[in-house]
Amino acid sequence: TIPQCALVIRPWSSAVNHGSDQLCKENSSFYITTPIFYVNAAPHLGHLYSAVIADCLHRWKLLQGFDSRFATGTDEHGLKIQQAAEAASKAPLTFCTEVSERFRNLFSSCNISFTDYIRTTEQRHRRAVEHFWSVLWNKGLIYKGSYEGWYSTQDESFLTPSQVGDALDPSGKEVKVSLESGHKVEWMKEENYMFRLSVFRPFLLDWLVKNPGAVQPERFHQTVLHWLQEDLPDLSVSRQRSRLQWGIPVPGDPEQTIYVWLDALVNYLTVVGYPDKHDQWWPVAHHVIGKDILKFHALYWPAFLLGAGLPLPQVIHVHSHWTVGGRKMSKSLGNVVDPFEHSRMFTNDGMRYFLLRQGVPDSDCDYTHDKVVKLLNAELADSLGGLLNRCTAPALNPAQVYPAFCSQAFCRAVAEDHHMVAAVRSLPTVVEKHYESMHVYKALEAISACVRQTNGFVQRHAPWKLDRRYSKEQRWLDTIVHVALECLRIYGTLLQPVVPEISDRLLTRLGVKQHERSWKDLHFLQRYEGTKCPFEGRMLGSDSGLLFNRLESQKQKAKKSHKSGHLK
Ligand code: ME8
Repeated sequence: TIPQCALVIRPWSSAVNHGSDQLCKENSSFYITTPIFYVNAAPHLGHLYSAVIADCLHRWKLLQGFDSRFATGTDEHGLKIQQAAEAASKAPLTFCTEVSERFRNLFSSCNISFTDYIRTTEQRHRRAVEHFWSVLWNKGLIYKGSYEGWYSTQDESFLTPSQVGDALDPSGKEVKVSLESGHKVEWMKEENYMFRLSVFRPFLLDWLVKNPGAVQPERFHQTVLHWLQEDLPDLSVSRQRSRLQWGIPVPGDPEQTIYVWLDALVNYLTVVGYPDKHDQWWPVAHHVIGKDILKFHALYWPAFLLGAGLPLPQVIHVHSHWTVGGRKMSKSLGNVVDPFEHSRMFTNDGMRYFLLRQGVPDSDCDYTHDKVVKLLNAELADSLGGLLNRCTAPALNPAQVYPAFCSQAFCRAVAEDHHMVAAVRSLPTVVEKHYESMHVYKALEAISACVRQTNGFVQRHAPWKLDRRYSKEQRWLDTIVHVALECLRIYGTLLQPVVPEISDRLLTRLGVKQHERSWKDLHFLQRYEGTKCPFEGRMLGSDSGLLFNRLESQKQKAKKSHKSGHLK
């Protein structure tokens, strides 16, 4: 029988945000999260990727004038962590603190501008989880039962028989594995607490149908709808204390420990002050997750929230995975990409640019050293860096000013130039659309195409060939440089969420002040429209060298070291 209260005290439909990704005009708050990462192993490139995506959206919202909060952190309870600490012969909390610090250091050193860093071993979190549990319990949504079935410790996940298959382990022994993750599963049978997940199936379906943007991209929305066609059994939400000590005890029953996923998901609420005042931030929550944890975020989490009478997240942004050599990164394959080492090799901004320019949310992407080098050299060093260099070089711009635009001189512009102006004028709207839907690669593609057009414009009119002694020529030269600098100002402003350091150098070189770098400053080429340009006539900023240094491919590196070997 369904408990009365399951048909939710607060009508669930009013708890759901309509129009999902459209923020209410009067609410300028924005809240974005990454998954909280397990501390059983060191951070890898995939973790950095999720953080970079969320950071990009957070910075974008700040640029647009939103009051944005951005949370990340570590998931520290559960059997997997308990076993990892045992294997390292360390006390669980000491072990967790060490690894959690590595994540925090990685994010800090890669310019991930999180405003909150949450650890599930914190007291504030324990209080939130205990409260959340009690709310579900008091509504009759949790009952004592027994669970018998498959469990994957690696995924900390319960599986139905149809989600399990046969495989051979490295020693050739037959084992049962999760069909989705490939991780080993074990049969378990124990008494524990169950959550009435089955009750929520129609509510979840309704939520997804009424909010087509709730899970993005669309293919993952479809995946969740497909899961909901099948049975949705009740979920075990505790483990016997004898098996799992490393976790939060069930309130009122110290013999049971709260299931690590229930514990972990509540982190998103803890950060914004739950169980105390949390209504400024909770209704505007956006989660960034990898496709591997979709079930937990798009089925369990909304069901828990509906049960607790809380609003659902506005959008769950799902991304696919990075593979190396076409395979999932794993310690045993030895193909794990160390994000510390690679960010040092390619610079923070280089790494960020590559991940966001090549990462496609819909499908997996393969990571190779030479792909990174090729892309960064072409787009950051040659195209963008080259354009800035050309237009600010003392040979072309001896006075080092933002030169004047002359409408008469601009009559010499040809059709392609007008196309470029139109493209740059509409660029902010195009970029906005793609940033907001987390298709950052499309935003960067559009910016990159405009940079190429601007380079074409400069190349076509070859300002270095103009003779300054004739004032008409001088005015045309100044106009060409003015237009190119205006383009660069727009690119630099729009690129801030992706490459904050490079954008800062670029805008500083153009003489653009800190308070002139936001959404409201994206008016392009105002002089062409007959209004005043605040930058015209201003001195350029100091030259801090190349925007991005060209990188060497592995082949070039090998050749060099071979040659130097010969010379010795
Ligand atoms: O699942 N490519 O933590 P986790 C891209 N603690 N992203 C990847 C990736 C890859 N190859 N590998 C991992 C957990 N990720 C839980 C989450 S949230 C309440 C609890 C990213 O350390 C991606 O975001 O296994 C994925 O979902 C997450 O790391 C899994 O991190």
